[in-house]
Amino acid sequence: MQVIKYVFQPHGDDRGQLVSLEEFKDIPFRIKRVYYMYDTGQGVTRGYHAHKSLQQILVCIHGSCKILLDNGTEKKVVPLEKPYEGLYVSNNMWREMFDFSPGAVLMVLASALYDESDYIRDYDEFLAFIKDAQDVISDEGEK
Ligand code: T46
Repeated sequence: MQVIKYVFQPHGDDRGQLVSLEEFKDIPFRIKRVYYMYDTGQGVTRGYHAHKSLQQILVCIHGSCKILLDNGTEKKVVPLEKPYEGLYVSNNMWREMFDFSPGAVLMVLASALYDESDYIRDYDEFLAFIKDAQDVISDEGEK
């Protein structure tokens, strides 16, 4: 599984650092929504779902956390520890976010507005969904 991590350009000077994120320049999609999570309790894991079409970039803008990515055949744990690093999370990817440091803030840039029908919250359903998607791709390849 290929993990795509972006390293953004910090604009630093003697006052500190500033990172700017622009759609189609720093972020590979139109940014339709921004949300962030904070005050995450110790030992908490969030996520436990995949998206049918949503693409996102996760940036831990304060503190650190870990992201488990699972494409149905392979799993990878990616640490997010720098406010200038972004993790690309595609659709059809199961994700779990855990190991939040005290005070961590995880910001997410999303390619679409909030839509509960885009979520797959059951792991077996996720496996069936990606199998169907792969079957469609291989059927099209045979045509
Ligand atoms: C994802 C990971 C990385 C909204 O009303 N609007 C929103 O845009 C979002 C994201 C959530 N909500 C509501 C829905 C729930 O009542 O906020 C509550 C918590 O959402 P959820 O349990 O889905 O949060 P996480 O941390 O499990 O997952 C979130 C995103 O939902 C998800 O798309 O990929 O962060």
